[in-house]
Amino acid sequence: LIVGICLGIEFSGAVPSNKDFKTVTISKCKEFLKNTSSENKCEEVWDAFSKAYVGKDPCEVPMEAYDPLMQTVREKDACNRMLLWSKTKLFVRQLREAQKCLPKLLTLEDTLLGFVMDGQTWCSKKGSKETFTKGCPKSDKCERNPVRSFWNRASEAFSQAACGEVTAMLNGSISTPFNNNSIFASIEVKQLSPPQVKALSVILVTTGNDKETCENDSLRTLQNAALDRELEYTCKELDGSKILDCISDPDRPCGDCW
Ligand code: N1C
Repeated sequence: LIVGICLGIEFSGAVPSNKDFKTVTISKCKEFLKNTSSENKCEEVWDAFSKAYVGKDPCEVPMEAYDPLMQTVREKDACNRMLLWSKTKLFVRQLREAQKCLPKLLTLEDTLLGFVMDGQTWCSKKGSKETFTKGCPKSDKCERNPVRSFWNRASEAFSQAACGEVTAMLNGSISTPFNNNSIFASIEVKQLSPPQVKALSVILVTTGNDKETCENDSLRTLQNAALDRELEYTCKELDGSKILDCISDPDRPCGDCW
């Protein structure tokens, strides 16, 4: 592995991108599974993952292409500790990095597939054996691209494992915190239902001067969707900048910050 990484760095540029991408993906997988009984599963995960899109038109990869991949990894159910988000990725990451106040909350990036694929881009071409990491179509060009379909499928599986109370961090500094085109709205919310899931608790995070409230039209839509699904619904506004200042202060206990 060490030799592989060194080669990858030394010849990057000369090495086809599929080798680099495969090396990075498998080493992140091994890092995640280190010291567990599944440590040797990463080749199997890679095979199932790459079969979903290699050789296919990068606009013709449906989310179902990742079904076999989802079979290779079983996620544990996350009761009362699942954290979903939409347009608040940076804030959620900062919270997780602070390692304070959030120890109990689990995001998709805390699972094997979310951890490994976060920040990566990949696609192939019809008839090709290669993976490309540049020039891949974005969602505005085609919805059924390998990256979007992966996140759709992984998010579906993740939210299917939800139970009890689910927390969602939405962005209160944009006019539509609950947007129909988001994965949160189009996939995740639709997986949440009783008896497994009881409540949806929204945290509306604002940063800067633009501040929507829980009365926002799109949040009313979300509230109605939750109530139609017979979920309890709560919404609370949170000043994101204050929280980040507070949790980065070592002298202040977590309880002071929320
Ligand atoms: O479309 P979104 O947000 O509503 O998706 C977020 C939602 C979260 O609750 C996660 O569980 O869906 C899951 N998720 C990821 O964990 C994730 N990590 C990285 C969805 N997308 C994820 N990404 C990338 O961000 C991916 O490229 C996807 O298209 C964006 C979506 O982010 P968003 O629009 O802020």
